Amino acid sequence: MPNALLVIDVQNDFCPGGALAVPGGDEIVAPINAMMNDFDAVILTQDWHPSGHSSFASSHAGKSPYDVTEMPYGPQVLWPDHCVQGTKGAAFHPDLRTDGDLIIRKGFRNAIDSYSAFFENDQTTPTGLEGYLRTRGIEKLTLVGLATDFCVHFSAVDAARLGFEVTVKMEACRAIDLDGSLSAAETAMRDAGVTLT
Ligand code: VGL
Ligand code: ZN
Repeated sequence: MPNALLVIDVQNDFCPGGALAVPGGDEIVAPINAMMNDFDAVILTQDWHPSGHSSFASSHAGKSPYDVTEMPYGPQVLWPDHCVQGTKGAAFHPDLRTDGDLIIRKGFRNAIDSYSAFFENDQTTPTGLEGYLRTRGIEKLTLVGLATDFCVHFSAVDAARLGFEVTVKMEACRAIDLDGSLSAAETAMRDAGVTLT
């Protein structure tokens, strides 16, 4: 069964020193690089926001990073400005192998965030990744990357709902962990039928 490695958001802003640094985010680069040869396809995602994006606290008067606001599509955590298109923060970690098959960008529409590699945060607007995987005959996915409790979590749950066989390799992921979001994400992934290893 053809399989793919989905490498989520291993970008400078999510690594130590970045604008939305995930503790230990850079520790997963070498293990991810080493895994890449074991898959039929390697797909990288890149969080890719316009400046002034609606997921940034700085775009909302009186709000601070990590506040939650109500968007037309539901609650949205507000983040420090991060992964602005074309900046160093949006670039992949310099040691990450980027010789994979596809780079898929997400979060590029001002009015809507996209944690998942499959659907934007309205949970209906597709990114096109499903079609890419299906036309390549890929049925099995392994997810790694940043952050476990946001973009990895939502990508894994969507992939499982779409019928892919999904594994998240936890030792090659790192979490933000806001108010218990990591354990909630683990429960949600397991409930969706995702295998956590
Ligand atoms: C992410 C928060 C905001 C992620 C992206 O990659 O998990 N988290 N944008
Ligand atoms: Zn983002």
